[in-house]
Amino acid sequence: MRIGITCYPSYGGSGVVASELGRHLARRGHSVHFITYDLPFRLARFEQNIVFHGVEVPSYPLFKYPPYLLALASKMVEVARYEELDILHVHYAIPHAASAYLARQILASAGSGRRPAVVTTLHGTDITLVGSDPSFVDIVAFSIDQSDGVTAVSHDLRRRTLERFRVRGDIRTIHNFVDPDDYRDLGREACRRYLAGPGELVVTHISNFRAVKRIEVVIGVFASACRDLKARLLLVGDGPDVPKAHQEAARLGVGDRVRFMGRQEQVTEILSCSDAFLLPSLEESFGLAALEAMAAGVPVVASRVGGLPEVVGEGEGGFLYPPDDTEAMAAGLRALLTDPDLRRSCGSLARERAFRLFSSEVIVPRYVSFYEEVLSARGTSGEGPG
Ligand code: GMT
Repeated sequence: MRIGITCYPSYGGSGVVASELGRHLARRGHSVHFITYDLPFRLARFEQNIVFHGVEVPSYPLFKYPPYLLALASKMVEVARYEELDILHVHYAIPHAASAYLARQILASAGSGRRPAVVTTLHGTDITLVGSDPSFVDIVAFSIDQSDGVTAVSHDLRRRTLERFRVRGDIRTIHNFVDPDDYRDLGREACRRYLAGPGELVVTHISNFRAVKRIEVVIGVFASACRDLKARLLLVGDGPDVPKAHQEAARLGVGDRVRFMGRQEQVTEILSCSDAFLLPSLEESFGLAALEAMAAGVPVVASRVGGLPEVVGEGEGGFLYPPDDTEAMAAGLRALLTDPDLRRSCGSLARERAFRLFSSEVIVPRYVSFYEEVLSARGTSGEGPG
């Protein structure tokens, strides 16, 4: 198939999933065209069957806000026309699904015989936070409804979307995935020597440091669980709440035990030298970072919210707690850190679960079948609802 993929190419789970999906589709012989404003960060090297088409937004003194949605739609039209795309797969509804709708309409009115089927993957905040902003509800609902196929990254997100929006067809759950090859031969010991002192336990948190991640709870749970333990907290990522993290660490007297790692392109090695992964989010449609931790054999301590129970399971990938019960979370983290046998057994269960349920081998074929279903539902003429 010829597949166009649009995503946020910068750091973030939806961009990682879209890039990895593109890479895996390309390896299976599909022709993949990324239509994004930047080269997705996981695609810096040449890969066969992948072409990058950059979206450039024209600037003009009149434009207070650059018209990205329109620039993206124009690029989609161009790529769909010249590369004869079968599928236009957009990750994150806002504004990508609206651009794709517009592109399909333009192609239809121009009488282009072949129009790509639009597939939208919902990642979470496009529905739960941003998409539910009253000013966005109608346009999100409309563009989801107009997609030829819609997927959600967890059953929980699927259910919440169906509750909130009228959608013509069904929504298919296709979970996020990891590539087991990325978790082989990690330089665990060298990495641990570099990141932690001798005999020091390592707790890791990875996020975009936004309110929903509750960075103050990450610091609080670590401080409480590790008060008398030789332990270090690695904070990976960047975002508006970094200053809050510094302040909270200083307030709780753990400033010298928290290491700010900033944005990291590859997190597998950092994870591989961790003893536990902490994700006390208020909301998490999937929790890709938790899955990556599990794949690295690291047990997860997280909130029982959104799609996290589907990813972590109860007691398999780690332990889940009500988001408000931070004392229980701290106790769970402490239990893991003080019991090497528990840590080891949880780590191997986590890894086994990650690869059994969420490996690229299992998930990528589900996307391929979904594309085929969507195309066959539209018939062979390439005509869609537009
Ligand atoms: O809004 C965000 O938190 C970023 C967004 C993203 O683009 O990475 O995260 C969402 O999508 C990820 C990939 O599917 C999921 O793993 C995250 O759980 C989800 N974030 C939330 O639901 C808060």
